[in-house]
Amino acid sequence: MASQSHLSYSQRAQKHPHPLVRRLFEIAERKKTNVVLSADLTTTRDLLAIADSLGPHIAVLKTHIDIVSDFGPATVEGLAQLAQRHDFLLFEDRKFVDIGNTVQKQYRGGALRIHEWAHIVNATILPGEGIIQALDQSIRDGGISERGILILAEMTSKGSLAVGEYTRISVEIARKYPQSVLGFVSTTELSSHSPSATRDEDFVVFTTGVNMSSKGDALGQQYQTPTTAMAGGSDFLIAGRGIYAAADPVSAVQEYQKAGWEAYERRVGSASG
Ligand code: 5BU
Repeated sequence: MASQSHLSYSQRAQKHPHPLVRRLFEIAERKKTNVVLSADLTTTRDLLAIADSLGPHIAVLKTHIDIVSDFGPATVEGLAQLAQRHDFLLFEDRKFVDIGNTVQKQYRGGALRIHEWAHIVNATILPGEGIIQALDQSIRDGGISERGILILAEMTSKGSLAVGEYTRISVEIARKYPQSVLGFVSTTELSSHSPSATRDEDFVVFTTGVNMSSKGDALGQQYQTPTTAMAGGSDFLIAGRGIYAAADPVSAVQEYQKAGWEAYERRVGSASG
């Protein structure tokens, strides 16, 4: 098995060639959390307030920065300060999907200047390999070592076409860009099933659609629990409404943190025991 998911985050941090993945695993271990908050709030004030109150319990804060109605320098500066204070990374769920030349401009420039503040971004391989090549080039030329890409290998919504051959090729392309591709957004661990998996490769698996109290929504979202996601080889659990829309978001994030961490310990413990 090529997957490293039987190893602890600190064991993986020690061996991993990418500085951002090392930092991510170290944060998870230090804070005992594999929760990624999907902070889909629509004003700077609400976004920063939730990032501040839940920050101590999360490893990564995921944003959709284009839904923030009053986006500006205060949004980005506030997020960067809170990421520093509470020791978490920033992941912009931008889902790039265009030709390489356009994507470079969307990543580095424009009003959002994503490359300046987001440690992690994601992209789909729908346009072909050029999109990843373009982002990889921007990262390598960008002069900031702690930047990386997650390839959108699967989606959680009903009827998703990100399956089969698309998912398989996502893994193949990921292997060609070790300096910038950190892993995948997917519902389960993918790379170890592939015939060309190498023994030491270690892709990080981020799983969206995690919710402890609902099975889905009216618009096609489909959920799994922290326990099933971790058992399927996920490394980081992305939860949005299950946490920020709960009556008490601080208690909710603590519940997800506990469930995610216990499931992780069971996985690592059962592999070594
Ligand atoms: P929710 O409130 O936990 O359902 O939010 C899920 C978040 O993850 C939301 O920001 C989506 O845009 C994002 N998402 C997803 O739900 N499913 C996917 O396959 C991908 C992203 Br990729």
